[in-house]
Amino acid sequence: MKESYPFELMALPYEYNDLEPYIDEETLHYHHDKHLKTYVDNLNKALKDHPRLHSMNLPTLIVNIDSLPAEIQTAVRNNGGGVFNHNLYFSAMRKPREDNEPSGELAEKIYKKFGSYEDFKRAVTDAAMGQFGSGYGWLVTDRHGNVDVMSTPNQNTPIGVNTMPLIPLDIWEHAYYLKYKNKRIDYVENFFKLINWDYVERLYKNRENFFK
Ligand code: MN3
Repeated sequence: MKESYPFELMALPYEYNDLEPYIDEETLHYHHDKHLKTYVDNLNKALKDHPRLHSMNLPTLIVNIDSLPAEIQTAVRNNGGGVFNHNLYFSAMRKPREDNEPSGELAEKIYKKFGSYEDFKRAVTDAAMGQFGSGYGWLVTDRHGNVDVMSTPNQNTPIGVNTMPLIPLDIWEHAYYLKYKNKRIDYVENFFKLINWDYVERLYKNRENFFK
């Protein structure tokens, strides 16, 4: 997939019904085919007349947002964030597993930070539930591999000079409302069964590529 302008709609790495029963096929169609597509189109529209930015990848655009032309900063924050966050969200899920925990170095860092996997889940859940309105709960790492949990509003993304997003928990209503209605907490609890820890551990292990 192209990593710079013009950005493309990512292909899902699974079938639309593979996340059932926790994320239903209809929600996934809307979320990927409509919502993400709109972010991709609007990001390309914002960058179209700025050829100087056409070679930049998404993390570079986002981390340098304050030095972009003023008239496109909001569009890049919302739509660039929207593309980055959703590409990671869809990539970091797989068919549900009831017993779904990380392993290796990432698991050790999670236990060191939070105490146990259950404590980690509670920290992410609290971050997601405490975010008023639309946004995300996150697992992030720094370049040394120290993990943390945070939340962001809207399509803001926690990319920073020493912060790499690992897992976005999308808590916009479009992510769950068709199936869960107002029961955000049920969606959040079920999300943990969908985390593709193999994918997330690979990202974590290769973090130097992100920070270079
Ligand atoms: Mn979303």
